Amino acid sequence: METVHRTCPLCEAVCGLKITLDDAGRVAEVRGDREDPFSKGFICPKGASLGHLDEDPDRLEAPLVRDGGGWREVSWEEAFAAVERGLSPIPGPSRAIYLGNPNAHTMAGSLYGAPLVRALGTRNVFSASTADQMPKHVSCGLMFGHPLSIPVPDLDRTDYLLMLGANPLESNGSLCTAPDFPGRLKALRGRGGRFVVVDPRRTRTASLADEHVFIRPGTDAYLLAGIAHTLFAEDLVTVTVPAAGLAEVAGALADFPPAACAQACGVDAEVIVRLARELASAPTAAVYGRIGTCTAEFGTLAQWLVDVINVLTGNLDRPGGVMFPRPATERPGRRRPYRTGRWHSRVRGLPEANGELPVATLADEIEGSGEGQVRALITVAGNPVLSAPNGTRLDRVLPGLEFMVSVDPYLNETTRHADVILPPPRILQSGHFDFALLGFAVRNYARYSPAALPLDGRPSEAEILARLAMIASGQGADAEPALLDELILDQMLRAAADSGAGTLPSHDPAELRGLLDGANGPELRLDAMLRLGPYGEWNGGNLSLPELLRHPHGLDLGPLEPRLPGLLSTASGLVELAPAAVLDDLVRLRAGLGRRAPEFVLIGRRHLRSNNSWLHNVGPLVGGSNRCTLQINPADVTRLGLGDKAVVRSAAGELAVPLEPTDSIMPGVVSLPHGWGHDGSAQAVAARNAGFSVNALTDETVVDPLSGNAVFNGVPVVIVCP
Ligand SMILES: Nc1nc2c(c(=O)[nH]1)N[C@H]1C(S)=C(S)[C@@H](COP(=O)(O)OP(=O)(O)OC[C@H]3O[C@@H](n4cnc5c(=O)[nH]c(N)nc54)[C@H](O)[C@@H]3O)O[C@H]1N2
Ligand SMILES: Nc1nc2c(c(=O)[nH]1)N[C@H]1C(S)=C(S)[C@@H](COP(=O)(O)OP(=O)(O)OC[C@H]3O[C@@H](n4cnc5c(=O)[nH]c(N)nc54)[C@H](O)[C@@H]3O)O[C@H]1N2
Ligand code: SF4
Ligand SMILES: [Mo]
Repeated sequence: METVHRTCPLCEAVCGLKITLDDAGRVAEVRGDREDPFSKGFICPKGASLGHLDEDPDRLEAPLVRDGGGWREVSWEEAFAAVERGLSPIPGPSRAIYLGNPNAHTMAGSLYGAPLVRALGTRNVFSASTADQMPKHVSCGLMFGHPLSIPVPDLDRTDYLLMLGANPLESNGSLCTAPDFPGRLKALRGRGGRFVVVDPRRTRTASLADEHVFIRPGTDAYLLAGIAHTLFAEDLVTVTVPAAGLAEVAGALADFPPAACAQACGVDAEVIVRLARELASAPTAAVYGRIGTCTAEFGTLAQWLVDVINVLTGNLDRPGGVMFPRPATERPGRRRPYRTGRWHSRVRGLPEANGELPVATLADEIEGSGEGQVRALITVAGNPVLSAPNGTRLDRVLPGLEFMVSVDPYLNETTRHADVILPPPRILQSGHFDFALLGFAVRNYARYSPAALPLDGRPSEAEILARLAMIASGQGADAEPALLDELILDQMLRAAADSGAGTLPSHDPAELRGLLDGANGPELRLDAMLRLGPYGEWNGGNLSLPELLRHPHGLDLGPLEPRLPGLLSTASGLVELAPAAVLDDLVRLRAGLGRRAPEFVLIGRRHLRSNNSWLHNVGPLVGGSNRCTLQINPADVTRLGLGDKAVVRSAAGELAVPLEPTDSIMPGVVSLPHGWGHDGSAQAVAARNAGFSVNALTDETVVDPLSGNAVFNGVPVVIVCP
């Protein structure tokens, strides 16, 4: 028996795990790591099932190559040669990539995603971000100058939390890395704070709150505009940060009095006014909006309003308000003012954001003929057939590709269309560091988990992605992946040496390279980033990879601290409260004020034991409450005379689904979780618990115009008897 300590890679909460391995390297037990200073022993059912997931017999051990109607296991050399044959003839502009959600949870995705994109030589870059948080990137980019300058609620110190469209008791939190989110919410109430949830469903999170406010789906921007309007109207504005555009915001929101907003969002005007007063009078307060407010028609407007209110109430960048973390691998850098729409998608002319095009238009780019039509696709850790809006259409168009390669441990709804599948090694065979998520943590913290088990001759996912990048850039299937790391390290160290900043032990990049520690490319690159980072040994601190390895339970780097002046990278050097693009988009919001709501709208939901489109093959996690049912208010069931099933129809398609009547959901709203629809899956447990894909109903033709984000919440539907 051996005990290893690792960060759980399954969600944004980054819990420390204590894993007991038997002599054969199998997981005997998983517990929360009580010595982790951040998660303090917290664990959820997914983390506890990590062993089942890692040892799932349906996980691919060897690469697969399509062979007629079936699959053939091949050696890694053969697989990379097949990729070279398939990809090389297709020019960069006709290639596309989809980077799925787990890339935010792997070192490989974080370190090799960008080089792979560059090597492909294409602007057809798609990811889960435009099915998720792109509105937040765009609003923060415009307001603070950088799309990753995202303030997070200071959960452990706030006196008042207004949470919209998030359900951390199921999701464990997002864009707010906080292990034991439930415990932190209870502590907020325990210290006399107030916690309000806005959601069309009375969720487990809402049940924990002081107050739950039902809202009509897709209309959070109206509620928030009404709150901001009230702050101005009642003279409750206290801006404490250097900001531009205050008068413009006041003017632009003049047309959104609480009474008009109440009609649009279904929240009483008195409640809107009271929430504004409570936010203004609380000693400290934080407004936090997540997936329910992002994947919506007015996604960017809602995200902008969230932070406008945080600024207007004096809560941006102060303890107890919303604050900017300082992650250990933060790179200093020249930051240019943020802009979107530097190029547009070929077929629909949708603007780029963060260098990406909306996943809602991936099918158009594959299907629409003409110059620049996508002929080759790479997917890494993604299952867009189940997770993209109208993924069913994607399922239909993927066979039209000339070549597709997927990096994924499973043969699933998306990878079944690939010509080559390259499976990454097991979780326990991979090192882990949360490059992305620690930038959204409610405490500054760092932890590195080296691989717990040897690779046994398989390439690491880092090597897989590096080799793909080298093939894509024409260096061939035999190129040495370490060369890519050395190139990147050299650039990083050269830039550091040239800048002369910090306390570098040498100004010779080669000498600096010689001082780095690490057993492989990802570790060396992590070490360089840590040493050069804000707590780094080469920057006046003591952080490095060896230092993290000396602290296997993780290192607490202190509470969040105000840091706005040094962080702002807008052209004006101020917080931009009234970006022109956002004010222009208010026209849509104004136009919607008098609009009639559809009879039914569809929203999503998450279940604690699920994770987007995967984990449905892990026996202990499926079944029970984790089922793909349509939640509907009992009054609607009676009114429509429904039995135990109903047909749901949208502009995109229709599904016959089992009903789960519950008065926790508003009348006129129905909810289906996403990521299901495993009929005929090669994964045995998932096939037996197939469910239905809600993304057969979501409409890829509708996006949030500023971010290109998919609209999953507030989808108009018709419900009829089967
Ligand atoms: N209707 C609706 N649709 C939604 C949402 C919604 O709320 N409603 N939510 C959206 C959101 S927020 C997101 S983030 C997306 C997520 O959608 P995707 O980006 O498609 O991500 P997942 O569904 O998590 O898919 C994970 C894939 O990665 C593979 N995988 C797991 N671990 C690894 C690994 O270590 N390496 C590699 N290479 N592969 C791995 C899994 O086998 C699986 O195929 O879905 C979106 N779709
Ligand atoms: N167990 C589990 N955890 C996960 C995931 C998972 O699939 N399962 N996925 C991970 C991913 S990729 C992400 S992005 C995060 C997301 O994390 P969260 O944002 O917390 O996501 P959800 O749990 O779906 O909560 C969204 C809530 O928004 C509500 N909602 C829907 N429409 C609206 C609306 O128009 N307005 C308002 N105010 N509310 C609305 C829904 O009823 C739901 O309760 O979770 C992550 N964690
Ligand atoms: S909350 Fe998230 S990080 Fe923590 S154990 Fe569960 S899945 Fe893992
Ligand atoms: Mo997500």
